[in-house]
Amino acid sequence: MTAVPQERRVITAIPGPKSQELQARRNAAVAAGVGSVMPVFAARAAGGIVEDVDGNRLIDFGAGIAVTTVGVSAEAVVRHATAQLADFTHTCFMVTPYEGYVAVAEQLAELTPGDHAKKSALFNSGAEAVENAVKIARSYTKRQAVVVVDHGYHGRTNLTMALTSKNMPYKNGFGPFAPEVYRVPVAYPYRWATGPDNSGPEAARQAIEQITKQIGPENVAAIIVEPVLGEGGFIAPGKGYLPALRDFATEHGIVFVADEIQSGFCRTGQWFACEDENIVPDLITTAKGIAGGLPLAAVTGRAEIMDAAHSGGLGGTYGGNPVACAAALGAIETMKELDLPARARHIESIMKPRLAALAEKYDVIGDVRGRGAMLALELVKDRATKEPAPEATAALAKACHTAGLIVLTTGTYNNVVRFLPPLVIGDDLLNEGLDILEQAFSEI
Ligand code: PLZ
Repeated sequence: MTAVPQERRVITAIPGPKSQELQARRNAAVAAGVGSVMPVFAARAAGGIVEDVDGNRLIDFGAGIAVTTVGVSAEAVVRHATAQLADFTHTCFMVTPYEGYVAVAEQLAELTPGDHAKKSALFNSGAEAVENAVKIARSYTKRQAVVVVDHGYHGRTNLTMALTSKNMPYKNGFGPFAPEVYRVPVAYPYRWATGPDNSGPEAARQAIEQITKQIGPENVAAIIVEPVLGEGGFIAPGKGYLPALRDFATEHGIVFVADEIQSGFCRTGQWFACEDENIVPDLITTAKGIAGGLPLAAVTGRAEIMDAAHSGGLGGTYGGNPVACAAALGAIETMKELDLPARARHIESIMKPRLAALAEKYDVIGDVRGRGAMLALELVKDRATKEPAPEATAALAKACHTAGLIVLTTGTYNNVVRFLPPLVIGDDLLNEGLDILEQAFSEI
């Protein structure tokens, strides 16, 4: 691990002069469509701190969008990946395979929910994993329709743009989108008209009715849902919603896919978020936290479904790259050794009460929610109407950034502040980050 002191330090304006210089170079050389949350360039990072090129040390409540769960340079990740780099960087698993890929697939079979026989295929990004889950489900069922939910996010490639619900910034002007994608209601407890407790059963009933009346279950290859919706606003569907869809899928031979790309690998206080309601998906997509920051993604699921695609039908030049696989083995080793699901619950026990206390004090906070180290505040202009407050959300994030705290926003209405600290962050940094957040609320 790089020796980056685990202390916040703000010694220049943020962004500082060197970041501003780099930003000018970036603006000249990098396509405008690629955005960044903060125009601050990273120099080093470790634990719960990102140090920028001007020497400022920022507390990290973003983990590179839920990726560096084990930290940015976990000892075991560095050790395994470095050893692999020295051995070979690539042969292509489709040319001459190597053990790391198989070992990752074995770990995935062991760690994901359900004790049925499982197999995996590895890819580079979350979007690619989701696309492949669809290919596999279509091969297995010989059906075409894919059902996704309101507020769902599954990626930026053509098929996953179609699966993603939010237009700006993900889809606007990028169509036409892939056909045979259908969207159904999701149980959004905070915004459910008849109250949060009704959201699960009522949304499930509506979703099932739409599938039945508008598509026909016999035409549906897969239902894809995030057990906790990430880019949609950290929405944990109301109780009963996921089990009802799971049962409906079973009844009609539909492949139930849990997209755990953001919620998986210890983030919500369990290895996978779908464990919360004892859901056993047929397929599960993972990425982000799986490999401690190296690009790796997977589809894991029932062996008979995973084997449905013809030989040679799945793959890609870099899928399951050996260095990324080695990193994943190091990351998983770290998660087990440090019991990171427990650590996520510990983070919740520190953060949730303090977020709840903020909500007592500031009317702009409409909802405090999430599980483990996947927590969020939804901001509203008025608690009665629940009108979203995107401007206040942006101002709050900006105030945090200026004070040296990395926070991200999310949500269909751009009005959710989300917290995704690396699970190895120290309690002192967590508390200091919350102090900064409190200060930011008092400023806006
Ligand atoms: N499925 C549930 O959260 C990625 C997107 C950031 P990739 N979420 C972060 C952005 O603005 O691009 C994500 C996800 C869920 C799929 C994906 C896609 O994963 O690795 O970004 O392709």
